[in-house]
Amino acid sequence: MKAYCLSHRKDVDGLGSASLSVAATGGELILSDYDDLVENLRRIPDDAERVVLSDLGADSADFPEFLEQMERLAAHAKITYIDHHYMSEGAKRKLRKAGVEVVHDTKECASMLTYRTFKDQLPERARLIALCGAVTDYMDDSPLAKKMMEQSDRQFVLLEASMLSYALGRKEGKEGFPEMVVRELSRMKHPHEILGVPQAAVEELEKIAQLGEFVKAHGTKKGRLAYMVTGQYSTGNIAKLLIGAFEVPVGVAMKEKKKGWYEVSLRGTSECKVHLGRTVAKISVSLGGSGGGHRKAAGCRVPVSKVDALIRALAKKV
Ligand SMILES: [Mn+2]
Repeated sequence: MKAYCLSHRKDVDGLGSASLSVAATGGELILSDYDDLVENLRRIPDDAERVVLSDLGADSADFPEFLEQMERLAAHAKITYIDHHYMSEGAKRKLRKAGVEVVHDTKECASMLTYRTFKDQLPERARLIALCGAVTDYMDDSPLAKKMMEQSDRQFVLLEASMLSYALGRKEGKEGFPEMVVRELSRMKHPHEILGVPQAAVEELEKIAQLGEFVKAHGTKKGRLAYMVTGQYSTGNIAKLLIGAFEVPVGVAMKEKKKGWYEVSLRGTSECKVHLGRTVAKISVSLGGSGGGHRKAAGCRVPVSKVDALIRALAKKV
């Protein structure tokens, strides 16, 4: 059967759900970010028979184009869309009408939802992959994850999940690394058994240990948020460290990845007053960019010239 598994490329939850759907369907892997999702869907041929999408936050500015692709593929394929990003009832209805099976729950991470969807086709070791996604997406307190965590060796899960997350941070932007990780996980290797993962995790630990002071010296506080531009470090890590360094509810870190464009990561604590993903989606679109994500972890892309406007708008809301 011609099967394809599309998933979010940037974090443990995205790669974890990809590994589970690959393990269950034997599908060909395509990893995607939020903003090249439609482009990646176009790579799937008309005669595909099975398509599984996970952790992709499709209810964004490109939703009409996304829906068009779903309609094209649904003519031949059974499609399952698995996600925990915010999705409006209207968007879900449109997907179902197009023939897509929608598995959506904002309370569980995508890996957990993928595990639940394919449980009967997955071996025992798949539980760890689902739990790794839950831990690193801060969703191990959700009903299903909590129950599975209590049935597991908690420290084992935390170590495997953190090791994988840190290794991905270390190898960010390294061509082929996430794909290799998915391949190995889908063969039910544990993260510590994957070549290069433990070493990359330790290197990342060393870097982060030094980074705390650096962030304190180079970040700027504005109202209830702190922000910083970085050239070399993971924006997700910097955003997290800013929160502690400045004792604020929100950290914002940006990096110029493509000339003229900032890639921005946002992280929040429970004291942040808004849903960061939804807030930054609106602001970034109004500035000519795009963005989205979760309540306490989100990202966007904006023109470098618009960064002051972004920070001002965010500082007013959070
Ligand atoms: Mn996720």
